Amino acid sequence: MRYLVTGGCGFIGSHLVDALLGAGHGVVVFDDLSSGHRANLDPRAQLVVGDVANSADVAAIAKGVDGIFHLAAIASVQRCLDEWQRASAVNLGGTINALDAARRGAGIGVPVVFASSAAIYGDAGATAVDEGRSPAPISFYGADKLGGEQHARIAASLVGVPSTALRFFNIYGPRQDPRSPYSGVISIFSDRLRSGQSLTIFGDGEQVRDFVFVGDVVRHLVAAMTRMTRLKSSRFDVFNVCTGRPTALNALLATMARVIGVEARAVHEAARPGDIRVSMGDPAQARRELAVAAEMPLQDGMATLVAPEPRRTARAG
Ligand code: NAD
Ligand code: UD2
Repeated sequence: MRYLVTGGCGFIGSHLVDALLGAGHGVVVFDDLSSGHRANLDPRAQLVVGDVANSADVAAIAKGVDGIFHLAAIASVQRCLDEWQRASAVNLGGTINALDAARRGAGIGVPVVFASSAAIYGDAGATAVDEGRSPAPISFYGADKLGGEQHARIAASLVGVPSTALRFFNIYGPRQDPRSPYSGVISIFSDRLRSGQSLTIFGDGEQVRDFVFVGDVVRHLVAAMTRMTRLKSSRFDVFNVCTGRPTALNALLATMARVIGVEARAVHEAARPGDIRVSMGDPAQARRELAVAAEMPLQDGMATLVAPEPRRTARAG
């Protein structure tokens, strides 16, 4: 099989590319390198530098592929607020472009698996949310992810494009860039603990997240594509990608310090405006329909952050 991976130079996308190549597939990556890096990419993948907001370029790169993994996005809630128009053109517009590129005349389109987000649920309260929960995003980022899902649902019935949206919770693992101010808390904490810097806890540290290791996310992405290829029908489905296990930030920090073997120095600052108190998903539907679960224990996943990966050099196309 030959797959297109948009955003394949990014944190999650580059791990997906590794898995696809490892399974013997051909991979073409489409990425504008705005937050991704060439060094993340296995040189066996073909890299085409371009913008998913450009529909003609997405259609051209998708010609002849057997499936599309669409991960390219402005993945930061804050950047989507600061650059509202551009972020929407990339996040909603880019998803529409990927779905449109998957159309195949009167026949069933090429399957598309795309990255949605727990952000579509908004502040859902203290329970684990399942896919039946009414979406209520509280950010432009979440609104555009939800918009992408809605276009995908309609595209399945109106223009025959099969697709699956995966609602990622808080993903962590190697290659999540700790230098970015928009990065995830685990990569920031890991970087600071290892370099002996103090770190900041926004709020009381008792906010709860559902942290998922990137390798588990890749298994969900591949399982969703395999299922659509097998079903060969024009349908739209949505799945949480989560563990169902709550982790409070204070407990996370204590575990990280133990894994790294240092003492944590943290200062508390006011909670971030709009910070969600509890974000936790119900993984039952993915387990049932995709036969996949996020299994990596947090402590073991953290240990992978301590050993640096070898650098790579990619070729441009
Ligand atoms: P990332 O920033 O590392 O990866 C995004 C990739 O998309 C980068 O390589 C970037 O260069 C590329 N990109 C951005 N804008 C583009 C454009 N206009 N055209 C082409 N390429 C473009 O982020 P990530 O954490 O790997 O996120 C991957 C996907 O998962 C995103 O869709 C994100 O919204 C979603 N997601 C991530 C998380 C998380 O915890 N990391 C949570 C929920 C959803
Ligand atoms: C995550 C996603 C975001 C969106 C959102 C949906 C990341 C990076 N962001 O935001 O894209 O999907 O979920 O609701 O995955 N914190 C600190 N100190 C720090 C950094 C963070 O205390 O130095 C706190 C932060 O205030 C929050 C928690 O840690 O309470 C997690 O923060 P995050 O930025 O990793 O992710 P989150 O859940 O805000």
